[in-house]
Amino acid sequence: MKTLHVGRPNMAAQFSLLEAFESVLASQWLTNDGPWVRRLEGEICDELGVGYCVAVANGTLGLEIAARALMPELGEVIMPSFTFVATAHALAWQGYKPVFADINPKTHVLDPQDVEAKITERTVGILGVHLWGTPCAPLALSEVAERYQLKLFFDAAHAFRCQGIGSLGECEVFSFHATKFFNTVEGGAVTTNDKVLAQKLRELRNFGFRGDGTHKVSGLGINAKMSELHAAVGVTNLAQIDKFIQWNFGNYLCYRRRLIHPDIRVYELPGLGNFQYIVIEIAGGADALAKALQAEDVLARRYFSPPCHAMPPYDQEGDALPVTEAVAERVLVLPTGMAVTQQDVSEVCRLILRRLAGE
Ligand code: T4K
Repeated sequence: MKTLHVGRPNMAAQFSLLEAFESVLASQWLTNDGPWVRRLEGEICDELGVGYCVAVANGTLGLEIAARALMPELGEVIMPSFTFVATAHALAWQGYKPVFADINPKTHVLDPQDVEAKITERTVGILGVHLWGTPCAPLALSEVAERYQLKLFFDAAHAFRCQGIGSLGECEVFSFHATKFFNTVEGGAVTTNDKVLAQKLRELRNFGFRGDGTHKVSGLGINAKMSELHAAVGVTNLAQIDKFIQWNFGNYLCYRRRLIHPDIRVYELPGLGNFQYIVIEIAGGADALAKALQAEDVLARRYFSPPCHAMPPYDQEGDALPVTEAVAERVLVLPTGMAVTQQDVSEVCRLILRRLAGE
């Protein structure tokens, strides 16, 4: 069997990519808010129905500048531990203290009640994560944020083109890393309907320059710019995005139809999504199955195990997050994307069911 990956990049047809690259190179404008970046930003606004999009070099930097723009005073930010470690690192790197709240066992996103229980006088914000593409309790979290006067923003790294996502909270941060179903190789974007916030994000992205032609800075800034070549990959991939989603959806249905077993729960998105993550939960733990699949070149992944609060530098607090810990034991993410056919999916399911039958 060929090696099957979680996160094999989806790419647009090579000729359209090379054509776009030729145009970038011929223009001799390679970065700094060039025409391809602006085109990608405009197309993303149209795709998501949001007012402003600020393209960035990667999702992590997007989270960092979003946090800086929203919360000028450092303090505690409540977030899930069941996420990729970049979510916590982005906050900690900027000097905020990530405070971990537990998740809902069914949806895997933040439990608003536990978020509220973790609020102290040092709390400055809430960072929800739309894990696997599921909206992170936006209504309940907005209500909590409003009541306690906290900034609410979202890590939407998994949730590009998922129903209702793009305009939630103060802003949302996407990752367009190679392993995401829509990629710009490395890249990301922050989207918002707040014009003033969008301008602030543009300044932070470009060393703090005001962007008014005066070459003056308004304050501290960083280099979080996306290059023209990366934006050109984005524009060509965006043209194919419906095909990517359809393909993922076909694979998802195929997994769902075949993975019928009392010890398996196939995670369901609550609405229309991108279906880029095939997430299953294995009663009794996913480790043995993960190893068995990997031995057959099916590179299933145990996202996110260990969860953030159990990893350095966050493991010093001794937090207890019982739901997070239980879910992290059970979750296994299976291969999908354009490199995985429904025939491959059938074979992966056969391996899983054989293993669970003890064969
Ligand atoms: N928030 C959340 C919730 C996130 O999931 C992420 C990133 C972020 C924030 C931060 O966004 P970025 O700053 O990354 O834009 C991967 C990605 O590196 C990371 O972007 C992603 N989340 C995370 C969930 O997964 P790894 O360590 O699992 O990647 P790696 O290199 O082990 O590759 C995964 C699989 O994909 C392997 O089987 C190999 C395959 N692969 C990978 C690459 C890069 C390919 O076939 N081709 C490739 O080019 O982190």
